[in-house]
Amino acid sequence: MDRTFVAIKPDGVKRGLIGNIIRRIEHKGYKIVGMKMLQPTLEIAEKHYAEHKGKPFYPELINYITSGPIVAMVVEGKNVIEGMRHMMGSTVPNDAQVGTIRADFAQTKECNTIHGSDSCESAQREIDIYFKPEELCRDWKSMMDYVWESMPSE
Ligand code: D4T
Repeated sequence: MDRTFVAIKPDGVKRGLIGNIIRRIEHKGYKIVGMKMLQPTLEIAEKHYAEHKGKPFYPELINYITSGPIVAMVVEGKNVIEGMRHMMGSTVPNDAQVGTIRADFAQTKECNTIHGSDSCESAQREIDIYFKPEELCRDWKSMMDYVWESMPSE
């Protein structure tokens, strides 16, 4: 099963959107195998957004992501990286499709409510920043695991 790293950003937590966003992830059938609330330290934020270092928006991005707690998650599912990006919508909320998390909940690209990894490599890198292997709960079956088991194999 594919895996991604998802974070409800500080604006999402402060606005009371945790439940709504987690509901969307669960209703999609994805399996949450890791979850924690934390306020990113400067060190964590700089690791997470290393690829953006030097860009004009970097200082504001670091200030924002360290400004309050986030809810960090590891999410599993079929093609989950692409699927979560699709559910999140474009980086700029006004370009995002109606019905996506960013279109429905966010107003600016600086405060766009949710993060999701954009590739397998980023997913593994980001999971390793936020979670120790023993913090992940992989050894249980979600409803969706039973559904997949009952399907004819492709
Ligand atoms: P993240 O990484 O948060 O899921 O966002 P995206 O993958 O959709 O977008 P990104 O990596 O290009 O940008 C990372 C982060 O920086 C903020 N940002 C981005 C910003 O404040 N100003 C900008 O001009 C851009 C491009 C938003 C997300």
